[in-house]
Amino acid sequence: MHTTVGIVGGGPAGLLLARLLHNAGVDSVVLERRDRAYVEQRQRAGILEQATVDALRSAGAGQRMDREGMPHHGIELRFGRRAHRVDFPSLSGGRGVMVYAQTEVVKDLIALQLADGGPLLFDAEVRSVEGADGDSPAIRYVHEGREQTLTCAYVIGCDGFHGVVRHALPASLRTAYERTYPYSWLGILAEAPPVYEELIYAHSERGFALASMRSASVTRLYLQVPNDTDPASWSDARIWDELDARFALDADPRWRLERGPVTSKAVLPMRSHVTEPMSHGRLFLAGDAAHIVPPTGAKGLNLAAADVIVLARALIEWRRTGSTELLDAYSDTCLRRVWRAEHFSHFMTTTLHAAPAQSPFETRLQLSQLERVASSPHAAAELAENYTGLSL
Ligand code: RFL
Ligand code: PHB
Repeated sequence: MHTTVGIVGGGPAGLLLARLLHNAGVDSVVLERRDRAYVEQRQRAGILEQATVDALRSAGAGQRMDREGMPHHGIELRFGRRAHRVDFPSLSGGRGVMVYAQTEVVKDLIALQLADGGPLLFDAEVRSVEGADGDSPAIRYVHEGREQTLTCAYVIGCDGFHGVVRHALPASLRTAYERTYPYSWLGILAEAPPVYEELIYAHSERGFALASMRSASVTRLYLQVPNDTDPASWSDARIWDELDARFALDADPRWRLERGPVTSKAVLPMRSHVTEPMSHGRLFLAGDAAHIVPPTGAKGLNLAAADVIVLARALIEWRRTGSTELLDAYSDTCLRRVWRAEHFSHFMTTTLHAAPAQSPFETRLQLSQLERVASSPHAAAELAENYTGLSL
């Protein structure tokens, strides 16, 4: 098989790239290791920045998002048992975010691609990429039990953090920058109405907690837990009690979360990672294949979308004019945004979590920083601009 753009991975990065290319008449093939149901059910991110929302709309994938997504104009920060709202539009020049789950974005993009796009193969596991230095790279993959080859003009690794394409960049030319964190998140989905109309990020002496949502009747909640926690060690009652304790407010001592059946429970490790450069020859990396952020800044999915928007523009320009100028600039263009998001995600994570054996001095520094955001429009604007997405 031959195509112009061979895309490895059918997560949000690969699927959005395929759609943007299809809309511009550039053909592609997407190879996805898992089956469709698995990819559509995988619970992950929930917040779309304005630029991601705009890109999905202009790609023709925004109809259900506009019907079912929930626009949000701020977040609440809770610390010292008090609540402070950060208002996005007034602090960020009118911007906001949309609560619309990654599972739904993926379902919408898959349906469009299968309806009128290029081939999207499930159960197609890529084993290696060859010839990225030459004019006609080849992707070797296994589909329906047989080894197959896809030749293409460009190979795009959208295969996530555990993918294989990153390893096709020669080890001598790539550098990985990495940080792991001494805590994880226990994430649950529950059949209960959202805690509040916006997201709540809570700093407490017992650790971090986050209240998000999926719909008017489904809530998504996270608790900081030690690394290597077994989710089975957290009964539903223990989870609800701990959430109540971490979200507690002095001004409203009777405040409690509305409880409901817990339908999913998983522990997520936290990591920061950047691979530089994000391209080599005719091979390009996008999304989690090139960089990971801890989820506290809600940036992972948005960075993946931002990468493929830049990449689609560059590939379309190459196809139209033969110029590789935008492709040559791809890695530098993306890394500026990536490092800003790395910094913001690290800031949110280390400001809101209680590290094991954290000293009272460090806790005071965190509270001082949070107080600054709550009392200074400048500090709040810095948070709001980063959260809603900077146009870099
Ligand atoms: P994805 O979504 O990981 O998609 C990569 C796809 O590539 C496929 N694949 C292969 N296909 C063919 N051959 C191979 N050899 C392959 N190897 C892998 C995989 O099956 C998969 O379908 O990467 P993408 O598209 O770059 O999208 C990035 C986002 O998914 C990611 O940044 C966010 O979801 C990060 N993230 C979260 N972000 C948030 O903002 N909030 C969250 O709550 C949140 N939760 C999460 C997350 C990431 C997680 N991971 C990666 C472990 C929870 C988890 C568990
Ligand atoms: C989510 O809804 O899953 C979510 C929201 C905000 C975050 C992380 C996850 O920072």
